[in-house]
Amino acid sequence: MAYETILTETQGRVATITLNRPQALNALNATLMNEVIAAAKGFDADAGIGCIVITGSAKAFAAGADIKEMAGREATEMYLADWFAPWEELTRVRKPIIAAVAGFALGGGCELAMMCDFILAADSAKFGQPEVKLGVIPGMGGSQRLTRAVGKAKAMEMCLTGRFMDAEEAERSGLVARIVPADKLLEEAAKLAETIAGMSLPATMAIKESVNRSFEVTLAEGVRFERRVFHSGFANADQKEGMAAFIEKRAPNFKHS
Ligand code: CO8
Repeated sequence: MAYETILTETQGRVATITLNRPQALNALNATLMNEVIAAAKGFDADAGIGCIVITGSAKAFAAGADIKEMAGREATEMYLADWFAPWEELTRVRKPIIAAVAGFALGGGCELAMMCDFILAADSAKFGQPEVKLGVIPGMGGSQRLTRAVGKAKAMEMCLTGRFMDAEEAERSGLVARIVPADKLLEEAAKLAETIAGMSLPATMAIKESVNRSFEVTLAEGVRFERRVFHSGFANADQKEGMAAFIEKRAPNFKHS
């Protein structure tokens, strides 16, 4: 399928979505939003794909929502259109999604990275919620997801001042899983995605669901949910294969079923 603002590629069981509006530092306009969601949903439905990577360019993962597209809008118009609500569909993708971030991940760009399951950061990455400098607040989940990722003090400070966090601080604060050299970002993201895509798909999907559940429910409910999902995993052919392979001291041959 031909897209205007993104590039897509598959290699084995890994799909990559590259944000591609270089003239606007990958600012997220409505077309880009619809295309990312369509591509991600397509890969989610494709049985041959086990993991999705979302990335940008060396200079910018994404420099935020498209300010030029939003600037002249009125409140009622934003409300009636429920501007940017469709991004929530990305969080309903059931397969693991890695954000591979180099350069600026600001405003909606930082929020998009945080909607993914984890962030792999280049040492050039810079994260921020600078909406306050535009006279507005984060609108794609930043005040919620950043707070859960780095805690109240840092999230408040970042959202109230709009300052950027570099990759090292982001790793130290729990916003990113790992930092890699900028020129190795795509290679490392592909390796990680390949590792995940090589695991049993019902297991990786259930892990994603279970970890995400921890943000929604009490500890007791979450542990009960995890246990039920663990029990149901014994219906999977991959559970039989994975455990047999361990006992027979060989690599498992998962069938993703
Ligand atoms: N939107 C539109 N265009 C942008 C954006 C953006 N967010 N960011 C950069 N661009 C454009 C610039 O206008 C410029 O275009 P042109 O060449 O036509 O003037 C081009 O990209 C290159 O940018 P710069 O010349 O500014 O590049 P620099 O290297 O000098 O600076 C920065 C890079 C620091 C990243 C700078 O571009 C910048 O500060 N960008 C804006 C960052 C920002 O404020 N982001 C937050 C946006 S608001 C937001 O994300 C809210 C999300 C929730 C909305 C939900 C609605 C319900």
